[in-house]
Amino acid sequence: MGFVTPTNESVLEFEGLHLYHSGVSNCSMRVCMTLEEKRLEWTSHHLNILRKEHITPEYFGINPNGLVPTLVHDGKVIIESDDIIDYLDDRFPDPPLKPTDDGDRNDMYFWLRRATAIHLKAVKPYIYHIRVGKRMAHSQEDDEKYRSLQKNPDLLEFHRKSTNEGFSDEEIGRARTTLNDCFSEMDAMLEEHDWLAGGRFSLADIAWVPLQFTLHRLANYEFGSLGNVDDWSRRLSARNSYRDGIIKWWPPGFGSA
Ligand SMILES: N[C@@H](CCC(=O)N[C@@H](CS)C(=O)NCC(=O)O)C(=O)O
Repeated sequence: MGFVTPTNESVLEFEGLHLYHSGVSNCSMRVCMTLEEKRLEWTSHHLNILRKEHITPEYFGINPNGLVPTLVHDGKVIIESDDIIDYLDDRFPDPPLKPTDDGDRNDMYFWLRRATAIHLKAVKPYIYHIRVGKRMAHSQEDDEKYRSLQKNPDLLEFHRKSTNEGFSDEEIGRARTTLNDCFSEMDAMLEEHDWLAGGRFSLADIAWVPLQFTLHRLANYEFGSLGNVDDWSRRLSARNSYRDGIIKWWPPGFGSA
């Protein structure tokens, strides 16, 4: 579980559920959807990551990676979206979002872990290369500030490439192949089932639909040839948690419709 001890101790006083999140962040969408599925009361601490509102000593004192989302529950700080949604399901089991059957539960964790594994090496480079990087103006001062706060070498490397050097054609090609492989495999699986893990909606669907949403909106990733993924995303878009967890926070007019 992604519990951390914050150096910004102000959050230790928080009562109830507080979420640091961003409307354009697919990782944040997972947590917002889970909170909405469970109809939980929560306090939003929205950070506009395109305006770098998360690059502050105060926020790095809560999440040492300086990334969203971060959940604070009664003063306990949890980072990493897959750990947060798993935690929420354990603490607030109604309605349950993990399958009871062992095999289906393993499938669910497989998709959760896979979403995490491809994030920094495929999802982020692909989206930043095609869309976000171009929108994020940055100065030498911004870079210095980031470098003074960020201690994680992988994230420093990502920042260097996404803001200055750019990604090579090989890196973007590899990212595209990883995404194509994941979604093709998902399409084949969805031939048999309506949902990713067993016969019921679960955290696996919550982990992946934000990827489908942001890749389509921000990077014009085409799902047209993946008919089962397309149908699955339509089923998800009919849920209230999609409306209140994703659409409600998405900046109007950002990305293609
Ligand atoms: N593995 C982390 C990844 C978090 C992450 O990369 N969040 C992105 C938004 S989806 C972010 O904070 N981006 C801002 C940045 O890289 O500075 C998780 O699943 O929570």
